Amino acid sequence: DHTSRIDKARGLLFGLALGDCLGAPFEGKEGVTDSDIVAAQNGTGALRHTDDTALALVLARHLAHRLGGRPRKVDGCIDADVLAREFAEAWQAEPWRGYGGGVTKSFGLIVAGTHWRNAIRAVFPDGSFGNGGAMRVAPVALVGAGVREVTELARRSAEVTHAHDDALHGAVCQAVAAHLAIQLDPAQPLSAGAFVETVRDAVPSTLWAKKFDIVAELAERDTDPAEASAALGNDVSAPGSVPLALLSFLRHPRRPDAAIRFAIRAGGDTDTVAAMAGALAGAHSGYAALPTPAVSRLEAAKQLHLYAEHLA
Ligand code: R7I
Ligand code: MG
Ligand code: MG
Ligand code: MG
Repeated sequence: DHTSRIDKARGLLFGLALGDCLGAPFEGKEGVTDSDIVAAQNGTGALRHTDDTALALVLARHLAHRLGGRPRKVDGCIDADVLAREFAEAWQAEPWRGYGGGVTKSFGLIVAGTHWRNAIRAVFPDGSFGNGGAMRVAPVALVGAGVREVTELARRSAEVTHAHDDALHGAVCQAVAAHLAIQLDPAQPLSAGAFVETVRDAVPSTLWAKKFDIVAELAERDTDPAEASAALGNDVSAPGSVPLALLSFLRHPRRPDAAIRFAIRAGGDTDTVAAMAGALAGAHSGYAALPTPAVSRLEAAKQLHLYAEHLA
């Protein structure tokens, strides 16, 4: 059965938000079990998201507005100056969503009138290597027509806050993985080796090549979350979290809830790794594969439905 484009678009956005919401309470916690996470998933009341979903929604809205009524042209999809202000305004409206220390300072400078290029270098001279560009990037995979377009959109969406090469590599890795997850039919078996090869080709870096070797190796065997985070990292840096998210997805490509639980049990930056893994697994298997009561409890469910329809 072919999973439709709209189902995959919904799966991508809701998978991202679900991973963020379920992962946030477990940030930095060790010894978390599947039943701890299932209990949170089966609870009642709204599921609150953090900065990861807040900024993914801003990016999705930006892409939807700029595509509206126009022919698909990658050049027009992102206006960096506008996008930087929209990100900064989202932070200003809700600064309590758990933003990183670096972006908090640069967003403060941007809302005060500093151009984003100067604001971000004022905080980290080489640019931030945090995972903030990668955590929010998945919506670009709904817009770019192929690996090249998706790569370009990923870089442009990330660089307004994250200029460091490793942060850009992280955004490209996550966006290209999301693109492939959409393209591949979930009814067919997924080759982890071939998947990682395609992502690797989009990320020219020896540091990342080593990470991809480990991801490919661990994806082929029955690795557990503790071994995965020991081998790949689970911190707020892009190279220390994006590969772990990719592995979490490859371990459970058709089970978004299981991919999210794997990411959370790996510890560290759980909201972000689970958000990235959830976006990939949701994009691959579609909205119908997500746990039903939990997705309807997502705080941003209405907006997520709206942008999925616009971007599909
Ligand atoms: O990348 P960013 O948006 O943070 C995202 C994380 C996710 O886990 C979210 O869920 C949220 O909790 O935060 O924010 P940045 O502030 O750009 O980067 C995150 C952190 O990485 C910074 O606060 C620094 O600790 C570290 N970092 C750096 N440290 C030294 N030098 C990033 N770049 C540098 C650097 O160049
Ligand atoms: Mg967060
Ligand atoms: Mg955090
Ligand atoms: Mg985080």
